[in-house]
Amino acid sequence: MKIERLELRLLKLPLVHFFETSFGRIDDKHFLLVRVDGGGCTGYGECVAEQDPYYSSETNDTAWPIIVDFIAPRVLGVEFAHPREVFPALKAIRGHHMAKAAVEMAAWDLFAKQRGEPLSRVLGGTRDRIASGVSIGIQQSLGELAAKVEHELAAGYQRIKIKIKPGWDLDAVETVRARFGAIPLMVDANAAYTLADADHLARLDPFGLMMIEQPLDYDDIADHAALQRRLTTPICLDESIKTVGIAREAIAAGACRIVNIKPGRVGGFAESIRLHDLCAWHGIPVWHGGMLESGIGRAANVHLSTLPNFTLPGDIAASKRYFDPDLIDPSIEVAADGTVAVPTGPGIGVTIREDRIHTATLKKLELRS
Ligand code: OSB
Ligand code: MG
Repeated sequence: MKIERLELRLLKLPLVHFFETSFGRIDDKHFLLVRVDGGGCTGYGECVAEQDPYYSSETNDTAWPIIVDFIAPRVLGVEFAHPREVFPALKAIRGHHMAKAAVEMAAWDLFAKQRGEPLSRVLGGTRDRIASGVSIGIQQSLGELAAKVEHELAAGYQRIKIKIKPGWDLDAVETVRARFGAIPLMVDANAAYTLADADHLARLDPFGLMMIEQPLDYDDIADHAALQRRLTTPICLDESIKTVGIAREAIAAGACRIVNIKPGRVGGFAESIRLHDLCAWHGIPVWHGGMLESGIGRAANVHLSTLPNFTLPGDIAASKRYFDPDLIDPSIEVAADGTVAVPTGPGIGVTIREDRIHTATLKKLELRS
């Protein structure tokens, strides 16, 4: 496989509803889209960096020059026997996993398209449908939260995740449990607490949550291990798991019992597979996280979620919750049983709406070998 041409775009897509986490609210999604061409085929990779360095230190404005100046020269015109060779070829560049993942995932899509196989098969996946959960942002009131949960349960989602932060935690969980009973429920703090909040967080234990995601700092392992010793609720790490090596340390330290996998956070599919396999070896279940991706990134996530240790429902909801219209046709849909069908066509297996990409483009650059 050889990438002959790489096209980079900055897109802006309006969100159907604003999305609020412990680090802020967004109304529009700004993201980079990588297109690679080679051997008459085209692959796409969506970058999950955001506008602000709040979820991670990367942003659209850091990913752009890193791709142009450092990643593209290491992949353009290079013959790769397999896309798993792309991440090692970028080893000289430290960090910048989201920028690397966007190009690496486009290379996997290109490779799968050249072979005429669905991406799920090339990745080693084993299922044809995946279980879908939903992530509900911080709301203006407990009443609005209950209405949102009701709406998503009716849509069939297999588990509900609610975002929490200090001042929006115990009451929010209590409201959902009181109204909806023993539904599969979890919370995500996006690093909003410290170990000094351990007693407070332990008050979540009686609610029987599936897990608490990333309660403490984004690069912390030791305090999560100390917190896990004080909680019966399993801790799931998201932000902290930046590499397979850190995951190994986190598991050894007892800092988490569950891991959220986002390819953008670890540098792409090859590293995600290594992380998946490490967790499977240690009996740690994984699930696929989401970064409010458009249908292009969402489809890629669906394919990765077909690997066997993705045993918990992921944050891969229907496109229409976020974008209307989406960049793909038909969009990603969730069936009444809360599952998403894995596209069966070559690569990510979805039809790209070039016209909508064109309309959403703020900036574009074309690179050739
Ligand atoms: O922490 O999982 C997260 C969105 C943006 C940044 C971080 C996170 C999220 C979500 C939304 O929780 C998941 C989704 O529906 O895409
Ligand atoms: Mg998270």
